[in-house]
Formats: sequence, structure tokens, C-alpha cells
Amino acid sequence: MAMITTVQQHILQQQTEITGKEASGTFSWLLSGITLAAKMIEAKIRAAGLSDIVGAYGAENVQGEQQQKLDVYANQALLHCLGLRDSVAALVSEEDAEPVTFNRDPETGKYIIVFDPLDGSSNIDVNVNVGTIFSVLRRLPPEHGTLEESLLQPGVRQVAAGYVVYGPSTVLVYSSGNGVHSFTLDSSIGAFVLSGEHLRMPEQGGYYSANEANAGSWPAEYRAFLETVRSGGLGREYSSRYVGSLVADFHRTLLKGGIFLYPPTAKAPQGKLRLLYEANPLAFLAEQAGGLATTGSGRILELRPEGIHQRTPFCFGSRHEMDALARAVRA
Ligand code: P6P
Repeated sequence: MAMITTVQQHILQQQTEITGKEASGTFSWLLSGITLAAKMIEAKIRAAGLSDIVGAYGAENVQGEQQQKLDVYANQALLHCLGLRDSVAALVSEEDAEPVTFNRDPETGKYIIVFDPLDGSSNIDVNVNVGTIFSVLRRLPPEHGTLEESLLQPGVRQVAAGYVVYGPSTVLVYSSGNGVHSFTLDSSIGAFVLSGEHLRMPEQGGYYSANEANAGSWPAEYRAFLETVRSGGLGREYSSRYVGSLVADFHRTLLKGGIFLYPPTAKAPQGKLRLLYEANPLAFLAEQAGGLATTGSGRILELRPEGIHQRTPFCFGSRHEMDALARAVRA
């Protein structure tokens, strides 16, 4: 029988390797809340066409976006599964205006989980990949900051981050600072099974990924950069790939390399994507895999958040393309 490694086993192995002592199990217990919720969400998505869960919920979320029923379900699944972990001090969701806080003493409630429960959910109705994105922060010791201040730590303070991409297969990708690893959901046993260890983003890739319908309102240096890419200025030919579902575009870039750009636009002058639960976790993974993630000019992970729903311009990808972008934006 082929040996399998589940995500819980992998985390415990990693923690023992890193700390050299028996893992406490707190973090793996925390992550099991995410994987349980992910299995619940996956089951609903697989059946989406068959039940009345497709389509708008008839309400709007804090972003003023039409909430899809699956968004609400995914949010409730994560809040429920994670709220049961007593190591959780607070939860921040893209779907909720305010954080959910648990008054657990700082010794027990050590972690904060920030998540986008179902990113790209408008794609569900047309059967396109969607994803759950999560970021794990440690609560600041009371003498260093309040719980509210703990929510607004820069991305460099993340202790772990990851996503689940619901596509032809359901894949969990995470890092706790010791490389990026992927696990594929084996529905026959209901477990995420190790499918890739120490994933590395290629030094250069063959794709650029951007919503070119917005190019007319990008800052000019981004249009110039894309012209350089198209005309072979980066030393190779490129193809365009834009799913319009962030997790799908990230997953392809992680595996195949290339560059993703969401520059400032007229509609979103501060950028469209959210810092805390989209850019920070994916930037953490990009860097752990040997890639880069910036606002176009500055490192995403060094941004100091001012609000939990703050937006940012967001570019990520292979080192070769990202270095060329930095030169173009600074030019
Ligand atoms: P646009 C989906 O709505 C989303 O939040 C991300 O998943 C995706 O990367 C982005 O917006 C797409 O935005 O403006 O290109 O449709």
C-alpha cells in the first residue's frame, strides 16, 4: 500500500524537525479547523449545480458585493470550525465588516486567522475554479499591543499562510515558513494527502496574467512593461492567461512561473485586491517558493495595514519578471 502523508502528519513532522522537540500539536489542531471547513466547502461546491446553493444570497457583504450563497456558507463553515479551536483569539473574514473576537486569555488564544472564505465566488455559476485563502498571525503579547493591533501586523509577521483551490481536483497549498507544500484532497478517504513538497516558482515563466481591459487606466509604466513583455524584451515569448480567480491565477504562477499584475486602475486607485487576506498570504507563499510579491514598487509583506479590509495594488511572480517590473516601475 502506498504510504500517504496527511497535512496534519506533515505539520507535526515539520514542527518536530524545526523545533527538535515533540510538536505541541496546537498549530496542526488549528490547521485541522481549516481543512475540515475546506472539505465542507468542497462538498457544497461539487453539488452546487444540483442544489439551490448557486446564485445570489440576496444580501450584500461589507465590500458592497452581491453575496453568493456559497460565500455565506463558506464563511459560516470557517467561523464555526475555527471558532471551536481554543487557540484562536480572533477571526477576520472578507465577508464580515468586523472581526470575531473570543475572549480567551492570551496564553491560550495565541492565533489570529484572517481569511477570504471563497474568493472569486462569482465564477462558481460558470464552473470556474474558486478558492479559500488564509493567513495565520500570532497575537501580540498584551504588553506589546492590543488584540485589535494584533490584527494589523505587517505580512512579514505571518506564522503561516495558504489556500485551497477548488478545481478539477481540490488542492491545499500552505507554508509555515519552511517551504511551500501541496496536498490533494482524496475524497475516497476524506483526507488532504501530500502531493508536492518544497514547491519552487520557476526563475522565469511563460505567462503574463492581467485584466488588460483595465490597461487604459493603469499608470503608464505598467503598460510600457507589458509592451516589453509582449515584444520579447524579457528574452522569451509569453502567452496570456487570466482566469479572473485570484487563487487559480496564483496556483498556475506558482507551478509554471510568469507574472500576475493587478496595478492601480481608475475604478480601484488603491488597487482592487485586499491586503490582509489576499495579498499577504499569497505574497508569503510566493517568497517561500523563491518568487516575489510587490505593490509594483514595494514589498507586499512590509506594508503596515491600517484597516482589515484595506486594498493594495498586487503583483507577484517569478524573479526574472518581477525584477524587470521593478525596473520599469522605478524608471
Ligand atoms: P477583475 C474575483 O472577484 C477577484 O476578487 C479575484 O479573485 C480576481 O483576481 C479579481 O477579483 C479579478 O478582478 O477586475 O479582473 O474582474
